[in-house]
Amino acid sequence: MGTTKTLILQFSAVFLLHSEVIYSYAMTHHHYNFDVVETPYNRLCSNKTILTVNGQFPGPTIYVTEGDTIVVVVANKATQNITIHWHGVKQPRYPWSDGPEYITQCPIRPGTNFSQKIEFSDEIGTLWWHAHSDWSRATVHGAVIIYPKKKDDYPYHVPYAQIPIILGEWWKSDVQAVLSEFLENGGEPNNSDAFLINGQPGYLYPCSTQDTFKLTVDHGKRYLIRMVNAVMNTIMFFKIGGHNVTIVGSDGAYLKPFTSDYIAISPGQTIDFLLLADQNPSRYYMAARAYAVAGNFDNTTTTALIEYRSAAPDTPPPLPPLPESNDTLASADFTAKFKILTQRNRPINVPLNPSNKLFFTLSMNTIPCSNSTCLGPFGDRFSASVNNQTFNLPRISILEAYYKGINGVYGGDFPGRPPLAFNYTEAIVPRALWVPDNSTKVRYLDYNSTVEIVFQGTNAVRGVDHPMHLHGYSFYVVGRGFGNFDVKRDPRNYNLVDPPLMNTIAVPVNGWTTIRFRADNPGVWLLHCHLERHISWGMMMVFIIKNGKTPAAKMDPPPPDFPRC
Ligand SMILES: *[C@@H]1O[C@H](CO)[C@@H](O)[C@H](O)[C@H]1NC(C)=O
Ligand SMILES: *[C@@H]1O[C@H](CO)[C@@H](O)[C@H](O)[C@H]1NC(C)=O
Ligand SMILES: *[C@@H]1O[C@H](CO)[C@@H](O)[C@H](O)[C@H]1NC(C)=O
Ligand SMILES: *[C@@H]1O[C@H](CO)[C@@H](O)[C@H](O)[C@H]1NC(C)=O
Ligand SMILES: *[C@@H]1O[C@H](CO)[C@@H](O)[C@H](O)[C@H]1NC(C)=O
Ligand SMILES: *[C@@H]1O[C@H](CO)[C@@H](O)[C@H](O)[C@H]1NC(C)=O
Ligand SMILES: *[C@@H]1O[C@H](CO)[C@@H](O)[C@H](O)[C@H]1NC(C)=O
Ligand SMILES: *[C@@H]1O[C@H](CO)[C@@H](O)[C@H](O)[C@H]1NC(C)=O
Ligand SMILES: *[C@@H]1O[C@H](CO)[C@@H](O)[C@H](O)[C@H]1NC(C)=O
Ligand SMILES: *[C@@H]1O[C@H](CO)[C@@H](O)[C@H](O)[C@H]1NC(C)=O
Ligand SMILES: *[C@@H]1O[C@H](CO)[C@@H](O)[C@H](O)[C@H]1NC(C)=O
Ligand SMILES: *[C@@H]1O[C@H](CO)[C@@H](O)[C@H](O)[C@H]1NC(C)=O
Ligand SMILES: [Cu+2]
Repeated sequence: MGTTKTLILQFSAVFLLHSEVIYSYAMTHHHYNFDVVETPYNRLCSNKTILTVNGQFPGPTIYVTEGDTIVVVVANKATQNITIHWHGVKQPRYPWSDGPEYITQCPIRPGTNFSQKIEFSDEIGTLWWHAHSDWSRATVHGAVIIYPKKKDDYPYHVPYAQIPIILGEWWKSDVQAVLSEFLENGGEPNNSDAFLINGQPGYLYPCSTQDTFKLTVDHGKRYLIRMVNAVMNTIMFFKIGGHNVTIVGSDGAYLKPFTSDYIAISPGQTIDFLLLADQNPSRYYMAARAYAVAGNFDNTTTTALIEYRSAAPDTPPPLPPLPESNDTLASADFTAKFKILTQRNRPINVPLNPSNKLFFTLSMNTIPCSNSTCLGPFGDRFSASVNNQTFNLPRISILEAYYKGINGVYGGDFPGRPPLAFNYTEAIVPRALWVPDNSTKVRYLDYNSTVEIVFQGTNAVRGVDHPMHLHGYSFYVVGRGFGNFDVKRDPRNYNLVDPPLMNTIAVPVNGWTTIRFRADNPGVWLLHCHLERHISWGMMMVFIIKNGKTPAAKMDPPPPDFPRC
């Protein structure tokens, strides 16, 4: 990396902007105002107007203590629809605040408000919130920090300071224009122009050096980094130069600590890790770039700085060597190291004999173009599916239709197995198998029944990783592998002892992943791929967990200001 004199001089001009270092505990709050507004922002030498919460990008951090209930008044002061999702917060019996548009609610229209009650239960560590309507989540997102009840309750060294690091993605164009363009032409979305660390691209991009995020550290101190991947379309590799880190948590649950010299993180996931500032007091880069195996992707690298307080002001840091962008093992093996931390007050309850055994194929698809000049493969239009069902969003929310017993909004027969068995991962899947069905179907689950889902990635059109996210639950990730899932052989290697408890897990390219959970949260809950282009193409389905018999096992009624269509 050719470091020039000019570059070195620029480094000393780096100043702290949009940085947020929390020394030990920050105040927790039970009430937040989220004003959704259009705000001008300048990045990469160009101005545009983005949707933000309270004018901030990334949006405000929410601070709570485990088990808290908070109220967030979302006031839509912008000119477009919005919904807000509390990613990883289970919200027991209360899907009304969950957020995905036309699944649990209709959008909050311009000029209207929605007071969202957010109920935390056993989540601990870091989660996040984001828009769950069209592509607004590109700029409408922020961290959720969940402190333990007592300051010394951390199952690791109490950190000297805590730093949210949010990975993001930036288009110079308006993101809604990018969305409507690729839905119209049937092809892939335009690549983004940059990745971001805490809202800033970093010095490898034009007009970005000044505002690069910088973390100043004291030698010998231990920092807790609370990382959120808010990127829209790619799993990310992240690395800090000259330091290894200790991973201690993910997706709002603790992990058995392990050391790594890089991070792989899916859109939707959070990872908490400790950084011990014990190296030569100098300057180091953090850097992140995409992991991608196929298709177009943004091949740029975002950076930020770590500077020891005693560092000489002009030491030029080397760029840390990130894994290759196509390094599938570096991506899959990282998450495979996750094991839940056993704690007395947090029992591990992996369902051992799940009563619902589901097998879901995840496919890229093509559908015919009306005029054969669409920009997908062979002039067709891209689509995506779960068990060959491309999800067609209804006009009113599934939750409202379910609660009020409105017929004709959705069907109740989402298949538990793919309609057609084939060699899911064969090198070339015949084109006849690329065309999906199009439907709006849910799958019912009995209250307190146990569920296993084997996600099988297919090579239809082309294989790609799918970070699958379930609303309303965390699930145990008990196994994963490459190729076709083998029902006789593979379950023997399941981890039923200390599997990680996650809400988002990447199914590796042409591979499979098995999750298990107990269906103890009644309501309407979305399951989807967290790559934004895949959800736009229909890779989602919905579970309805029926009410149980006791009052504590039934869904709560809707709030008075619940948005209507
Ligand atoms: C972009 O906005 C900045 C201030 O926000 C302003 O100084 C600059 O002139 C604008 N540039 C363009 C091209 O509009
Ligand atoms: C919506 O919330 C805002 C606070 O951001 C408040 O000023 C306004 O009065 C509320 N509007 C309605 C209709 O409740
Ligand atoms: C997408 O990229 C194409 C080709 O560079 C360009 O013509 C088009 O304007 C872009 N669309 C948007 C919404 O930025
Ligand atoms: C064909 O359809 C696509 C998608 O609907 C559209 O973008 C394109 O302009 C159409 N082409 C012609 C020649 O009509
Ligand atoms: C980080 O771990 C790698 C092995 O994974 C080791 O080679 C390297 O020396 C370690 N670096 C530091 C700074 O501890
Ligand atoms: C991505 O960029 C790196 C360096 O900037 C380059 O070496 C690599 O070939 C690029 N990869 C792809 C797939 O374009
Ligand atoms: C990644 O891409 C490089 C060059 O594009 C290629 O040489 C290498 O084999 C690829 N690695 C994997 C794991 O596919
Ligand atoms: C499925 O396809 C893979 C990849 O082409 C091949 O290695 C495997 O033998 C096939 N399996 C069967 C049962 O045909
Ligand atoms: C998907 O559904 C379509 C429409 O019903 C059907 O033609 C096709 O064979 C199905 N494909 C698979 C792989 O199940
Ligand atoms: C799915 O089917 C509905 C109703 O038949 C239709 O309106 C819609 O355009 C279809 N969507 C896709 C992506 O094919
Ligand atoms: C759910 O099932 C488990 C195991 O059978 C049982 O221990 C528990 O009491 C049940 N919970 C409820 C609320 O019924
Ligand atoms: C906004 O939401 C309302 C209510 O669902 C809907 O009727 C309207 O079409 C939406 N507007 C846009 C631009 O999507
Ligand atoms: Cu996907």
